Amino acid sequence: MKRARLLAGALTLVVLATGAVAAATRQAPGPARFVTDERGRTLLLHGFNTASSAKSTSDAMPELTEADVEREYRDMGTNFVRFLLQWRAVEPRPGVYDSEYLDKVAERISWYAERGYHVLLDMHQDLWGPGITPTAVAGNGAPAWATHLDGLPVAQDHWTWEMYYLEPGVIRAFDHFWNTTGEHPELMEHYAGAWRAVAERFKDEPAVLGYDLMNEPWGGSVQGAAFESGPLAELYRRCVERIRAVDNDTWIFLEPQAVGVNWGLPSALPAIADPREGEPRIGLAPHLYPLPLDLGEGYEGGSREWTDRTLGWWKENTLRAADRIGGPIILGEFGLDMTKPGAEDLVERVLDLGDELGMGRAYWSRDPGPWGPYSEKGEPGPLVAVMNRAYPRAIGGVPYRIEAGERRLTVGFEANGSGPTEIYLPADEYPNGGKVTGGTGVWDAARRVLTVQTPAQGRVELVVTPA
Ligand code: IDC
Repeated sequence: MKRARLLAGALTLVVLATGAVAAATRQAPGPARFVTDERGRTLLLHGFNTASSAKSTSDAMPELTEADVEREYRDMGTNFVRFLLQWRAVEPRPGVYDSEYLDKVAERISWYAERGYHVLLDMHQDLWGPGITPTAVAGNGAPAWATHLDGLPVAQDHWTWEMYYLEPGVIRAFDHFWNTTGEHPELMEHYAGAWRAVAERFKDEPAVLGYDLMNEPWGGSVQGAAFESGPLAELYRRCVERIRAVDNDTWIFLEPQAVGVNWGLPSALPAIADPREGEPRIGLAPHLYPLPLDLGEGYEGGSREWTDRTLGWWKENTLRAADRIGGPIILGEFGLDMTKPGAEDLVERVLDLGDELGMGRAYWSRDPGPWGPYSEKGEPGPLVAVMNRAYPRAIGGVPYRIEAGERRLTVGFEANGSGPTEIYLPADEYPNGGKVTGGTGVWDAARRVLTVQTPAQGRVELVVTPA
């Protein structure tokens, strides 16, 4: 049975904008803006990263079938996927974009689109690219032609993958990319050009909600504020410019530097101007990996205490950074080995934080195994029950309170006439669907979605309990 969930802070909100962007001013911490659908409803994004397997398959596709997407919806009612792309696959040769690869991505996106999902395309990299070692034992993302190690060593005896980041050859590859060396000004241009090619392909696909410009940026020999406000901001400016040349509407998400910020430290990422017509659509997509858990501990004892403190720091610092950037927040990655003690509690805490902040979230990852929802044999693990929870998929206004309790979901918002509120209800807590106060609900048993009509203006507070 699920535990009662944390209370959401009661926030005072004032609706500032109408149209495509839900905005709010606040007294207590909370995001200033939210991601919205084409009708202007606030979206609460809930889903997975799909998938780590895409890093190393020959065609850079995740090991995923349409039946897997169907099963994910049946089991957990998700509405969101952070879908991994690889620069090496987008631009296999300098300036040459692989349309066959993009077609395969489009096919997978259609599986999600048919089931009402929203897709964030994530240009993934870890450790620069597969070219950092002669036999590609580590690293994914960048193409071989963009990999310049200058003969510097990359040792291969690490007990955890993250340690490769400290290898001299890997640092040099990044220093060339950021043009810290002054020798490769073309590399960032190529990267931005690859994004333009992706945007050109997907700008008219309504299921594609956003572009996550770079997974876990690493500054090489330039770190912290100097990196984030220097070369990283420069890369983001160029990507935004190239994307907006072809795509006015899709959201663009920026990641802070990962090291430190994933553990709760502040980010120095500056605001990036959005040249689009209308309200800016640039948001923040940080990751959350409390250090003890990142190092493989469970959520118990001293590790739990440290992790709880991390959640507090992370929330404060993320809200500050999102304020500066002036956009909504999507938690692009969080996750852990679900066989560790307390793992279910931790996931529930992070999902509660997502509800509290109206923050989208993508668990790492959808791959089978101890971290994922299913075992290698396809059996459901403990994560399935934790992820299968009640949440408002879309809200007809600007939320001030989302709170999933035991057999009781509260959704409070300032209505803006953007459309009905859609609420997913899991079978274990709501076997016959839900009844609602504060609006008129229609239950779709096949999708397990309660669609609630509410007044078009004023404060609405919906309380859903089992029918
Ligand atoms: C991990 C995969 C692991 C792989 C490693 C390196 O789970 O199998 O060997 O990447 O590619 C991140 C990264 C994400 C990591 C994830 C978990 O963005 O790619 O996946 N993680 O370690 N940052 C912090 C954690």
